[in-house]
Amino acid sequence: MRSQGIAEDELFSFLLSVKENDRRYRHVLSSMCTLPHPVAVRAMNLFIESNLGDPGLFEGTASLEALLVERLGALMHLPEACGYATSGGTESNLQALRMARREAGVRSPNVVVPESAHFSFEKACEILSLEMRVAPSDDMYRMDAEAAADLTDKNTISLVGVAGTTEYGVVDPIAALAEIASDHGTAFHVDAAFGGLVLPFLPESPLFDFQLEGVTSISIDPHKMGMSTIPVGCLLTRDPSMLCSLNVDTPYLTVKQEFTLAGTRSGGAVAGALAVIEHLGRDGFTAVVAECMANHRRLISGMAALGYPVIAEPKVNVAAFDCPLSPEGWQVSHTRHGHMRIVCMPHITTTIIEEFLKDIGDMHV
Ligand code: 0PR
Repeated sequence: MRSQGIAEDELFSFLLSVKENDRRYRHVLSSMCTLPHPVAVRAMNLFIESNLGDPGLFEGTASLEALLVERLGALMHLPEACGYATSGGTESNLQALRMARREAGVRSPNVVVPESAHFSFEKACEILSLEMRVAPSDDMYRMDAEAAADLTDKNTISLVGVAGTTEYGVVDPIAALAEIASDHGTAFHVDAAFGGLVLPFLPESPLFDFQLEGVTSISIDPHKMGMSTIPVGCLLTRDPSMLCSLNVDTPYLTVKQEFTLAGTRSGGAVAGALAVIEHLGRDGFTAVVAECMANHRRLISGMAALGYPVIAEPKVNVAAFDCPLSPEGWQVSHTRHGHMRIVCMPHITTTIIEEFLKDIGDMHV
């Protein structure tokens, strides 16, 4: 640390110069985050000092968290769902498996996850000492439900399905998996970290939420398609008992028990997430998703016309292509199978997609 601090002007010119090294979102086609909605920034600033780790001190913010859980629960067709605001999908997925393990109480626990599962499950299984059984994908990059059933046994504490996969944007056969989980009396966690704020706003969507009886918990992230400030995810559970199974005593806080993973938690980010949901409402989200999907479809048809067909028919605004090109100035990513992967987030406009297609077309000839 410096012995004497630097003046604010000097400090901020330093910070601004460093920020120049950050990518602007404009040409970033690989991210599942986006520019936060202005109301999220304003709400976050308003609650910037709030710490949900000690909710008795911030009862106002705590009521916003409860409202966020209620809104997202209702979106997932269970307004009375329990839950809390996490730091994102990784924490939600870890906590979901932790709950399932506590509830099941078996000696050598395993979880059955799809091959396409986000790498957060690998971290969770390592931390929780769970055997991770990986079910292969079908030819559409979705979890093979039959294979999942074969891997499930009396030591399976949870099945996992993904609604909107990170790499191909597809939805696992959630209804079939929910039945398998019910038949085995095991938990079933749906990772809708990305798809949870896309699928409900599409004209047609497969069932993936609490409407399916076997679904016991869901991850859904406002800091992805919820256009919220980072960090805020949400873990929802069907039964209060699942969440409460995580309780530890917190004797010197304003509340005497907590089920969260983090202690100190950003109240500002929670206020930001709720602000976007209240401000846009269902109509606003439907419009945002419709625009992202229109750009996504234009991208798919444009790439097909250039000879690069989409790999799997996606349900959400993530698409992967058999395209070996690496266009300069564009940030794209590649799946584990080497396919070019593009996410049409709200910061990706129609003009940007047309520019991208033109650049690909120019490289192609
Ligand atoms: N579940 C799914 C289905 C996800 O896609 C992700 C993240 C997670 C869980 C984990 O969420 P957190 O990162 O909030 O813990 N998917 C993206 C990924 O890892 C996240 C991302 C976001 C990556 C922005 C890059 C980026 O620029 O690919």
